[in-house]
Amino acid sequence: MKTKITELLNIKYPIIQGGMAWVAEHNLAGAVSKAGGLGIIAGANAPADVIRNEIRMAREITGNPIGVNVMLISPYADEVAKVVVEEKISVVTTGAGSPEKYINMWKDAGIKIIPVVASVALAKRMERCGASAVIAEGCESGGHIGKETTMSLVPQVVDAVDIPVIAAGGIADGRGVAAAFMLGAQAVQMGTRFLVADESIVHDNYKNKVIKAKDIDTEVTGMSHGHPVRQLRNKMTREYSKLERNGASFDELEHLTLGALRKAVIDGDVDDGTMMAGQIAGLVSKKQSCEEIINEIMNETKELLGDKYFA
Ligand code: TUI
Repeated sequence: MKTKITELLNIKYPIIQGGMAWVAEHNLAGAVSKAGGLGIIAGANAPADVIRNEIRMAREITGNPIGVNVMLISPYADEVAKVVVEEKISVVTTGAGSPEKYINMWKDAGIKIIPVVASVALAKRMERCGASAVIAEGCESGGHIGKETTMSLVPQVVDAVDIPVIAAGGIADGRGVAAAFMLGAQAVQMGTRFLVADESIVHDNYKNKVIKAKDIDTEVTGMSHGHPVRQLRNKMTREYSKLERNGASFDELEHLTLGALRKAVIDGDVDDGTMMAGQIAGLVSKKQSCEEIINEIMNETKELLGDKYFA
């Protein structure tokens, strides 16, 4: 399937893997890129040398392009921004802010910059600054989210900018991909479906919770201090939401979440850990390899869209 994004990024399929903190490391990113999508290594809150090492290990899995996500509220964002230049990464996505201060450095290095945006205003600003494309991410997504839904955000961003748009949030099968194309997107980004991939290092306890999740099983915490995060509901989110309703301070709430993502991903603590996942978790029902996931989704998409998209 050829789209502006497959051409821009030199990839076989218009499927990009989300830059999920703690989850999107070299095994997952390498497997997605090897299968013809774009694998992304999450910069998350990790120091630069960890990311450098992850990039090098992913490149041992495949020679296909691999991207890095720079999480802009990380204390290490400045140093990770330099590592992607030193390691000659060809595409960078960014999240949780505006990457303006890095754009000149990345453009000089020939890096394609694809910021995640949650509004038309930021999409337009990113186009003016020289972004190659934008990812329009709806609040159906897992993790840190904006306020608009994918269905309404994507076509509005498509109309507002001339660069290609990638849809994210609530997409996990060929129907979602086909719908995204109907809204004018040129590719999709998916996180939740890849969380449970065979190559994903996520603890089985967490994967099993995603597989068992129903449509209504995610919850957004952190609204009160401006950092809304979507995750599967559990003991931690119930305690958090109760404290939030009672007007707890940012520090009290942070105390509850500190290190909680690591607890879920690595230790498999599904009671006190943060199990970030999108609303589409209810549709994710089996563990498969990244290659199986991508092939299945592309076959479904082809069935729905017909041959004209598959030159
Ligand atoms: O970044 C994400 N998702 C994430 S980051 C993350 S790590 C984290 N954990 C706990 C608290 C905070 C972060 C987990 N999930 N997605 C991309 C994304 N970016 N979603 C929304 C945005 C966004 C929101 C507002 C981007 C820009 C923005 O405004 C920037 C501006 O300056 O106007």
